[in-house]
Amino acid sequence: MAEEYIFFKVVMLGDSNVGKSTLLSRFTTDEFETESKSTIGIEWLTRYGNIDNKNIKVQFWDTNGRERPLAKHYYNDATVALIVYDITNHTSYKNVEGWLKELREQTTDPNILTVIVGNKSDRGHLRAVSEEEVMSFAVKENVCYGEISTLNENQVREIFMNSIIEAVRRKGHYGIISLNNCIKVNRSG
Ligand SMILES: Nc1nc2c(ncn2[C@@H]2O[C@H](COP(=O)(O)OP(=O)(O)OP(=O)(O)O)[C@@H](O)[C@H]2O)c(=O)[nH]1
Ligand SMILES: [Mg+2]
Repeated sequence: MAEEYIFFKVVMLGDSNVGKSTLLSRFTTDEFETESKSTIGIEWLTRYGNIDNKNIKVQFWDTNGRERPLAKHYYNDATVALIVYDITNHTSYKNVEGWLKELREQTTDPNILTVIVGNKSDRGHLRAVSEEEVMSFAVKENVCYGEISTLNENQVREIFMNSIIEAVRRKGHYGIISLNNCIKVNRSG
């Protein structure tokens, strides 16, 4: 008998150069490319796993952040949206609002798990966005937030695993989503 899988689609959103592709390859292949090239078109890859004794199939979608607005099919059936910005680039953070707006216009599922991800925390000395600023925005918008470094691997696995685990829990448990279910990610040193 064919194995059954619960299907999840994770979409990577955010401006160009914030580190979406690097983040994805760090999680899926544990590689970090300093010479990473800007993504062309839409790329996706699939991974299989088991959470809470449930077989899961996760498809990760990645594209170039310059291409906003993205094609509607990019958002179709998305379960998790990671909106990435670069903590040293305030414009990339300001544009999170636009990405969130587009996500909400293009998706109908009220249970989509949205996570704002501040990347490049290893460059804290060049920080242009305070955690307080993002946190109050995340609370206002009822979305999750976490800071990571793809370079030194800080919180990369946690942000994906916690997102997917939370998405597994939400599947079939439609209703009110409380912020208590949000991902708790610590700031790097
Ligand atoms: N210092 C530091 N650099 C990073 C980090 N993550 C990514 N980078 C660098 O940031 C640059 C852009 O990364 P990409 O992953 O190509 O960015 P992207 O968001 O996929 O960009 P587009 O495909 O153009 O939308 C690359 O030079 C990466 O090496 C990080 O955590 N810290
Ligand atoms: Mg890319």
